[in-house]
Amino acid sequence: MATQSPLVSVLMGSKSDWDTMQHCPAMLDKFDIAHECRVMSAHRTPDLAVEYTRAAADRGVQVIIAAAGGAAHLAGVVAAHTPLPVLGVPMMGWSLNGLDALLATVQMPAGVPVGTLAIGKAGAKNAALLAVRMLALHDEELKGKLEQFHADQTREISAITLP
Ligand code: RP5
Repeated sequence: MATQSPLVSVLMGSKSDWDTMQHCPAMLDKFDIAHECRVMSAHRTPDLAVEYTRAAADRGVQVIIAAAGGAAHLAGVVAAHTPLPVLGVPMMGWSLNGLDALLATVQMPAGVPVGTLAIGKAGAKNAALLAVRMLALHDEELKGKLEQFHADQTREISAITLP
């Protein structure tokens, strides 16, 4: 999606988050949503994170998804520097099964919202789907694709047979 300016930014604190977060852009691709994926960290590259975030709205970005593990401050820092909706995805990390990242992402002070998704792969997919739902509020074609997605999902799950 290099030719179109991104509607959704998918940020992650480390390249090590990609194995999980790749499911997020894969889901956005199903809906032909222009997006870009970047690694930046609230701790290791704080200036980059703030500069990128401050410029995002003027570049046409409409939703920012931010994933991080451990002391997961990326989504919160991003939300503090943009009026755009920010969706946080806690990563499983190297200990505590992602509970540390979940709490760090979800426990934002009143006034700076981060919509926090589930830990790991489910959160990565659902962050994309929630971004699609937001964009579909003002896009009838996208709304139709979303309805089709849910109809397909329902049909596929209903068709499962077990031995
Ligand atoms: C966080 O620290 C990243 O988002 C990642 O989940 C975690 C570990 O990063 P690495 O040490 O693997 O680069 O900031």
